[in-house]
Amino acid sequence: MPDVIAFGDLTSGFADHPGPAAARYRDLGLWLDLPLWRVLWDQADARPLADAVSDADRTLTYREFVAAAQARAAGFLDAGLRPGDRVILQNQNSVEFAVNLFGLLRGGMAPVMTLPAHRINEIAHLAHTAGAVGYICHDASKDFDYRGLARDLVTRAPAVQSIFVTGDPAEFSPMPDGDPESLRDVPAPDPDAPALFLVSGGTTGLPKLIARTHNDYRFNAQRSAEIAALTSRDTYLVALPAAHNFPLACPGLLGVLSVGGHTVFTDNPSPDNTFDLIEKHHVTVVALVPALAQVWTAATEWEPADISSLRLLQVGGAKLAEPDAIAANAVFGGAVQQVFGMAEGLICYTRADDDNEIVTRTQGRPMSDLDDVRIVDDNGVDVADGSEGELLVRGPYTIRGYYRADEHNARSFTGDGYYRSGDRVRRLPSGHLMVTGRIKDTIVRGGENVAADDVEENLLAHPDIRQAAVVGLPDPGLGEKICAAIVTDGPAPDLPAVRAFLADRGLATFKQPDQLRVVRSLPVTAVGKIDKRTLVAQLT
Ligand code: OOB
Repeated sequence: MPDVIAFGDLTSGFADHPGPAAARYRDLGLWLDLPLWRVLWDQADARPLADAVSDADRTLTYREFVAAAQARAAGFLDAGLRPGDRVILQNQNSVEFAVNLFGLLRGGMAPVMTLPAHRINEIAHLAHTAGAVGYICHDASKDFDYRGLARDLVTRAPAVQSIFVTGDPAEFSPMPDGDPESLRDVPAPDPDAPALFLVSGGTTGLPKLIARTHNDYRFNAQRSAEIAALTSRDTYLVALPAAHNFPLACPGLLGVLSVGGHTVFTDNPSPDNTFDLIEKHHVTVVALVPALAQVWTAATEWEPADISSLRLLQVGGAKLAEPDAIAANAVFGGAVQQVFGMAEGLICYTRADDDNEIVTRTQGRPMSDLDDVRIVDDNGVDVADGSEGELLVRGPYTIRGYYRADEHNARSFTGDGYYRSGDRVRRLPSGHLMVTGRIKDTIVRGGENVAADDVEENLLAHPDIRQAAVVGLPDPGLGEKICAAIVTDGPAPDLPAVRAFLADRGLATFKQPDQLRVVRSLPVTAVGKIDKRTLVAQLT
């Protein structure tokens, strides 16, 4: 981590698109050269009285939303924030989140989009790397007091001077609101500069900062909205953490705003809460991670609410097992869309006119014709269609480098600007991708390489196994042994029964689990993906 950062300079350490590529995206009309906040303002002129954002406490129309964001922007500036400043945003899913996000954008500040589950290690690291001067949070959630985190943060990242809290601010500042007149002096941002920062989703090491520009992120949201066929009549439920790329811009909040639709926030993604919200607000679109999709599918059996308004159930963030995709698509009337995306850029979707098999077996195809995807072997040589390899990508909304992370960038990007995703994929002749695993998610057992996902997929075919994660644990004889952690419905099979089942399915002997752990739940990341690093720590 660099010790000295030009705190005032938003673009230092930012890797932009090379001129010819940028010119092409602009000429083709993909990049609009507008500040990102215009995505809201443009619609507010067209439909001032339509509902824009709701949570359990309040609803703002488009006009009210703009007014609240303007007042908030002015308040931030009055309180000393300056255009170009980086500010850590860590709110619960709420209208307040949306007002703060657009308040920061309108004031020219660049929010760092952290999730409620992030804790001081991650927040301090992100604040330090971003050179952040501000931190925004709610006072507390059910199980965590963010003011305590703020106290740690000021000692660990002393440049963070401005702390604003919704609710009881204790020694910090309440959320500021000011006179929008003062916004007249805010300079228009460079549309090719970072508008906001996403946080990388990996489960290894500390998160990295992903600078998304006004141009690339608006394209991300609008192209996603087009594919989802969103209109002003759609209502989108934010059930995943709102600051994550998926519910934020795929198409998420920003995509829904771009067409004048309505966004409803909730902090509780469980079906007993969300199904009622779907009925109440006539929700048409929602994004889930696979574990939640599984729970929602099961809940349709007993939850009484009318959820027939739901026309698009997006599932992504981790591999949706084929049996789960089939089950979900059946109970939700063909509403499933698989989404394979990354904060770094590339988003793949299955489409409404894809046949069932494509929707249940693939993770979709890139959203833009300008996405430049390569699938390469260990030597970086392109593989034939149908063969597995690592996915590399470059394009109009994929970053050319992490923010202020030269060392990572040397590893994670090729010389000609492709992002090395670390994802192992296979491409069908139709262009659809099947994600088969992570390049590095391999167990080396007695000298043999075993891909964890191969074993997991076979375990998930067992009728009583609901979730499975396979990890390598240290072993004196083998180097690594294969441990399968499973969550079951009803009585759990024992190791010999599991091995017999896998043998019946033709799984090679050396890929058989050496150890079986039946657990009540698997540890998950901030957005709800299985967290293998924590699992290994729990199992050793
Ligand atoms: C989304 O973004 P991130 O940045 O939290 O995580 C990206 C990684 C991918 O590189 C891949 O390893 C995994 O998550 N992933 C999937 C997947 N979707 C994401 N693996 C298998 N199947 C899928 N459908 O997770 C994200 C961002 C925008 C939209 C959707 C997901």
